[in-house]
Amino acid sequence: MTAFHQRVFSGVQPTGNLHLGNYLGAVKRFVALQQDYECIYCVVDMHAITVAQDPAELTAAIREVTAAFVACGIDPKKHIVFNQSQVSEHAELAWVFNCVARIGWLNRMTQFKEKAGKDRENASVGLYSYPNLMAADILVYKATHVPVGEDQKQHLELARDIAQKFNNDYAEAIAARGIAGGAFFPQPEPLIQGPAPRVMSLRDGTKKMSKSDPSDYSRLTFRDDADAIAQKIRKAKTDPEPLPSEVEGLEGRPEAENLVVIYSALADVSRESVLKDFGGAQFSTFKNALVDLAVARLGPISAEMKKLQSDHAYIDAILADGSARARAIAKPVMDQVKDIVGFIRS
Ligand code: AQP
Repeated sequence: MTAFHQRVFSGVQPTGNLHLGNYLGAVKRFVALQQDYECIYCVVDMHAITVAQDPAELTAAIREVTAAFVACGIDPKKHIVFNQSQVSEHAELAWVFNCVARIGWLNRMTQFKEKAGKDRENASVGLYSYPNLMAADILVYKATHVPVGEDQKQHLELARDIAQKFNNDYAEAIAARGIAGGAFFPQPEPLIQGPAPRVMSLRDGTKKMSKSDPSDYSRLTFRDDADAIAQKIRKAKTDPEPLPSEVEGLEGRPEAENLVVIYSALADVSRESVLKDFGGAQFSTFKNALVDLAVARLGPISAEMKKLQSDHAYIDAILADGSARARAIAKPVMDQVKDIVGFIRS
């Protein structure tokens, strides 16, 4: 089998402000992975337009997510930070994958069903074929590892199926190019573990924290100041029992579990250790400690983000430089794909 260069790819949509789920489930892990991998982090603006976007707000959100990446600790010089639409190979490979993936595969995607809702006929074609573009995002860099929250697991599995089918469908053409085992594309590994792969809404512990929840009280975001963070945590739904001393005691208590998960991920300690300190405590005591911790962790990132985001020239230069470096990897892969498929290129 071909040995693939170990490379991380992941993306975040510029669709409104980043929340604690995006941070703990994705961006915080992006930062940690920089130690051991070559990383490519993308602001996926083409994914964003699968639902209606105000153009001026989209531009601002692309800069905001880029600023968040840097403020959280991603190094755009050592690694690559860019926006998807500046590297046209993503769209080119997505088209090839539209012709590799099967309609039956996409019909099983739960995120499309949730986002399209009852008005499926009126959803964009882009929203439906979103997972094919996501597969192209990853595979145009032959990325081997993809850190994402749990909600993206099904899309990652589809990316693996697409890689496999492309390798099989074009096995002869791939072998003719001297690539062993028909393995032109790797099988990208999802990295979903981590302390908080699924952060839940502060208003309902059975629903994931999301940008599109109509209640602003359901999520903590990087736009929240200390007062807003305190208010949202104090209003967070809980149950009447004190916190348990053992992790098993969180079973069947989704809101309690969610707050403990958030605390443990922000403090970089285990859930056991949180319950060792707070087992038996009332939620009012625990929430006060969580407010202090959240303000201490998120406050400096928000402040840095605001500063960076207002410097358009700085952010746009990061994206231009990252896009050029991303294209240098993507273009030769896409050229090979064109040869394998049988296109003529000059
Ligand atoms: N609640 C969450 N817990 C853990 N991880 C999460 N992610 C999103 N929500 C949670 C992860 O964040 C990364 C970027 O997400 P995205 O912006 O690309 O897309 P999304 O999943 O559509 O974000 P939202 O907030 O959930 O948006 P809506 O409301 O539109 O559905 C991904 O790695 C994702 O897994």
